[in-house]
Amino acid sequence: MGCLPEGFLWGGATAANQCEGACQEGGRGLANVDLIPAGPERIAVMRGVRKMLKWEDGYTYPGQEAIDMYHHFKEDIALFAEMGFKCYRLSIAWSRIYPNGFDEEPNEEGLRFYEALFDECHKYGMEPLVTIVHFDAPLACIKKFGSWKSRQMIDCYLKYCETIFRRYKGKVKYWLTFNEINMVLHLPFMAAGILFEEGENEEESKYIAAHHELVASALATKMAHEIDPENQVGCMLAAGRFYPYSCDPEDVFAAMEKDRANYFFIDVQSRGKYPNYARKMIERKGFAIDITQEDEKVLAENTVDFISFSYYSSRLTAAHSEKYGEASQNAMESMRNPYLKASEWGWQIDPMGLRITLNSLYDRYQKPLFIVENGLGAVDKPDENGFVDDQYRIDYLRAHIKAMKQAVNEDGVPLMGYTPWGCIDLVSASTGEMKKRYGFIYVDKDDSGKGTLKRSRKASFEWYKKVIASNGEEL
Ligand code: BGP
Repeated sequence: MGCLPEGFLWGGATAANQCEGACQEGGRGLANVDLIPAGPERIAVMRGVRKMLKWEDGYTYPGQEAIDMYHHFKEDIALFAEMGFKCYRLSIAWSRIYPNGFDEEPNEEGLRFYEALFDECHKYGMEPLVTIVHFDAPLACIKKFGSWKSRQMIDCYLKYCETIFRRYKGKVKYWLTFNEINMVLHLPFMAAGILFEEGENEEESKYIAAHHELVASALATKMAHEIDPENQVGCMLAAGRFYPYSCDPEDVFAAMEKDRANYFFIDVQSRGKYPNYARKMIERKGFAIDITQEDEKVLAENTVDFISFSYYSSRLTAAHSEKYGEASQNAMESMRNPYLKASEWGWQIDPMGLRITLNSLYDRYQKPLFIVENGLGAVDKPDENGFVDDQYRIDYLRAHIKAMKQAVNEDGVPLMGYTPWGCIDLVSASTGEMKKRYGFIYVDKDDSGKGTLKRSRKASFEWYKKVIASNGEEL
């Protein structure tokens, strides 16, 4: 099947709020992501319709402790190194660096924490890939000016970027400006700290916030290149093609439109301008988005160097879905695809969809791609010795790596690396559960918060180690 390129960045991915814990230690301020409870109200909070700007009695907040990587990072990075990781994707918690988002000075303790973490990566020859914002928005910015609904957020973000670009110059060269930037349309509070007032035009507000993020992303790209020409900056999309339910042209058109709602962000970040279909939509709906000439210039002159994305599943849609019966999954609605099996959480498993997604993205943008999330969320049951034999996870990853190799070797897609999600078990973003696990490393903690936090190697740990050692030949 051919080989993957030399220097291919094998690794794994995490996000600060889902693994670090210690959310009030080291001078860290609170953020939206700390205030999303586990349980039935989680989804309403993530959507911004149930306001929860403080910890309320009777709820549990899984991000408070998570897997306490804040105190375990040396041990965890040593385990990643044992698997042979070439790259570790992590995010910086914005409010560890600027506790309120608009503070005069950065928080030195927060800066030192990530410095130690990056040094630990380099000790093992592991390249950090840093997500600047993985959903987090400082709480004080939400309260003061409504987070990304306001242009003021761009200045706060750029101040934070400048601090980390300067401080970590030479230690970090791969940056992602926003995790799953299209998620602002689906889970606006979780993804961007957006709340809605009664009667507010929610869709308009989301596109206003999106515009501010897009301008911030372009300005950060510019700044990263100026501070260190070695820096490479990527955008990040929650990907997965929409398939039409049937060959009815109306279904095909519906699928194209759903894809465009996601591509919109990458069209701007990679091609440097609002695509015509988006301009028309904004005009038709009468959205008052302040797109200045200066914004247009900034967007045009500062496109990303590479395109990264998460892929868990393809999606399915129809013009008249009621004909077929709707099934929803994840934050994006999808119908049930009769050709696919699904995970325990209903996420449909489609390795070929990864090959299709890789090809679609490369056809559209012709920039190097990076798969920065992929994996199977599953319930793991340790045996009496605490060992997890997760063949189901190995099967999922093997099939996806095969599809990825086909895209590279048979279709010619340039791919920089592969960092499967939750390489160590961590808190699920969509459900807040611990039992939805992705890791090669098991963490002893359950949904009620009990457990020793002990780390242990699953069967997939040894398997992935061989995959990396053989550069993807031995699957
Ligand atoms: C993506 C997010 C991650 C991660 C992943 C898996 O949307 O970027 O933060 O959590 O999905 O989703 P979940 O944790 O809901 O299973």
